[in-house]
Amino acid sequence: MTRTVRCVAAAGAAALLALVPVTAGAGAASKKPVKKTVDIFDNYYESAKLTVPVGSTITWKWPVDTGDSHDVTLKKGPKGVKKFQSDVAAAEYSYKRKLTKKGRYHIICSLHDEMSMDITVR
Ligand SMILES: [Cu+2]
Repeated sequence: MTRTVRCVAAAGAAALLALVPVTAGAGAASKKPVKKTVDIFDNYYESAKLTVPVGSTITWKWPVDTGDSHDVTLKKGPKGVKKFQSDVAAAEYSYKRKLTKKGRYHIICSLHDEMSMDITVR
């Protein structure tokens, strides 16, 4: 029994050590703008929560068939950011925005109250 526990602990420690360089690398690169894709489903965005560096570009993608129509509407953003809204689409469409101001962007689908996502830009 004791032996099993020790084995698991050792494996855990090894996994932690292996993760350290990877995490440090991602942290160092996180200030550069990135490109992220958000997939649109019926009725949700995937991912529903994103944190990206300032200047990053988000592309929302509608699949071949979502089963319903959806859009991307900026409901609330940082001060000075103009509201934006994509077309309403059901399939094979994409919409792109570059987020140039730091803060929180609350995105909704204007057709479905429950469909929302948040992007934190820092
Ligand atoms: Cu929708």
